[in-house]
Amino acid sequence: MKQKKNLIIVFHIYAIFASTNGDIRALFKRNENAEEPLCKDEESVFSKIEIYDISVCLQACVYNSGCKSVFHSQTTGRCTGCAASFEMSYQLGGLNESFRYYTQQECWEGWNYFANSCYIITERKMNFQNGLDLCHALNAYPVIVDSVEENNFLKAFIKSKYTHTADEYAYFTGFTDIVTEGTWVEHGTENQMVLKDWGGGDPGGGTVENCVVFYFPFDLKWVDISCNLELRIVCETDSFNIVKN
Ligand SMILES: [Ca+2]
Ligand SMILES: [Ca+2]
Repeated sequence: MKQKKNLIIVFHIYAIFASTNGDIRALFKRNENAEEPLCKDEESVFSKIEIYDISVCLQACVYNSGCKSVFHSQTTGRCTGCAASFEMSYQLGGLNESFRYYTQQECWEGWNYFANSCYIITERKMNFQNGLDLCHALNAYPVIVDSVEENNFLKAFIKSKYTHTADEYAYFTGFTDIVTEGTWVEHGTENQMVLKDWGGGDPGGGTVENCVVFYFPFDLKWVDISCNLELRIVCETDSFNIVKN
């Protein structure tokens, strides 16, 4: 049983490396000092355990409550468990190098997980174009709401962070009708909006209102609004599973 679990973990690592190819550079920052200590002492769950098998190092973290990431050096055999999440280090040379892995962590620190996606609401308010750029800079995209469940999650997520006020009333999504008035698509694609949750008789803003927001005055149902307003934007990205039972 233990051996089987090792194999599953290793398979997932290989699968992630194989499926992301060079794109992994965008997802994970390179650790330039792979041999340096990986978590501060106070964040260490265990440190410098000599384990010469990466998958066993990962397991040591999985079964240690509080361990969120792990560093393994194949050269020294050192396995360090950390209570904090870190960027994953990678070497395209393969598993003979040193790696730092996430375990049990399906989203980056600060993101919220739901059904294989991770979400963040920007601290800053900005127009849609700047929000779009920011989401992209985070390896994410403006949220695309695909299901009633996701829609409900997002409304609860927004309500958990913000209260409706005069300044806090709307959150950009990734739906726009900028290209063809009245045709709502996932911005930048030709994929038309499937689920709809319009409130208040919207959409009705014509060419002046080409962005879709969650709108507090209508209990976060959607309305069309000007893309030039400065609002928070909800970014979405795929979650990741390096270690999954
Ligand atoms: Ca989605
Ligand atoms: Ca419009």
